[in-house]
Amino acid sequence: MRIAFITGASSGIGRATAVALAQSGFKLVLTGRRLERLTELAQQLAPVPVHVLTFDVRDREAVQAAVASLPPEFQAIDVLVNNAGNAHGLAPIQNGDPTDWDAMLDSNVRGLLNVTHAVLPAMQAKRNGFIVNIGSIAGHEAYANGNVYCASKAAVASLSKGMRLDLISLGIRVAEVNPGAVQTEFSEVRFKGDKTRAESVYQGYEPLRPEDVAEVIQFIVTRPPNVTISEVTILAGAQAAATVINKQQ
Ligand code: NDP
Ligand code: 8X3
Repeated sequence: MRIAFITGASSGIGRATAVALAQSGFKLVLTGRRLERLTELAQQLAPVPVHVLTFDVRDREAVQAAVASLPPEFQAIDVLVNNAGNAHGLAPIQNGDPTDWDAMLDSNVRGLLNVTHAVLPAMQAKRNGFIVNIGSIAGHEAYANGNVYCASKAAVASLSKGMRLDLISLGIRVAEVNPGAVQTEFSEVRFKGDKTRAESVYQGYEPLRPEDVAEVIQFIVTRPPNVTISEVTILAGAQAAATVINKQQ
């Protein structure tokens, strides 16, 4: 069985990706900070072999230690889905909170690098692998008040290209998946637990479901060795750009 390592599997896109890749016959390493959620998902996926790791992607030492603790049967990782991340706040740069900026840059950019650094030796040893980085439409167009979140995802776009160039000689393929508006816990985190404000982001149109994005990831990582899907943008049906959404009143 191929092994997929998914960050941010306790919610949203990461969770749906775990379900989709389990259906495609992968063994799974599921990671996040909320152990209870991950354990529950592992139980739900039984009899699919699942190993749960809890760490904060921002903590490089914790990431290294967690990956080093993998039992032998989960070490030969074939697919890494770098999905963990969030937006924190939505404010003009002049009113921005530097603590929020740190949280976004540390999780969305440095966190992705920390996990990649820890997992790459296993893929290098196999001379085979697939890395899927979850970027965003926000990485390809800045929008008002999105400043640092957009910049963090622009970094993911650039890193995905750089990783693809560097890793090709090792037989490792790299894809960047850029969702538009997906209804997950994303807005609840962005608005610091304000559920009403979070729900309003998805009102008046049908947003993407996490499963819609997971299906795309599943398709990408199940392509034969002669196919690399390098970059995909997936928007809600009513969405033309990050903030251009045809909402019905
Ligand atoms: P959710 O908030 O539902 O899920 C985020 C996941 O990331 C959780 O499993 C969370 O796990 C994990 N995570 C966040 N920060 C950390 C951290 N510091 N360390 C470890 N794990 C962390 O949001 P989504 O599913 O929507 O987001 C997944 C990815 O998709 C993110 O990178 C996001 O930027 C991107 N994206 C989302 C879009 C959307 O509209 N929803 C659109 C475009 C991109 P836990 O809290 O348990 O640690
Ligand atoms: C999440 C989508 O448009 O809110 O990356 O930035 S958006």
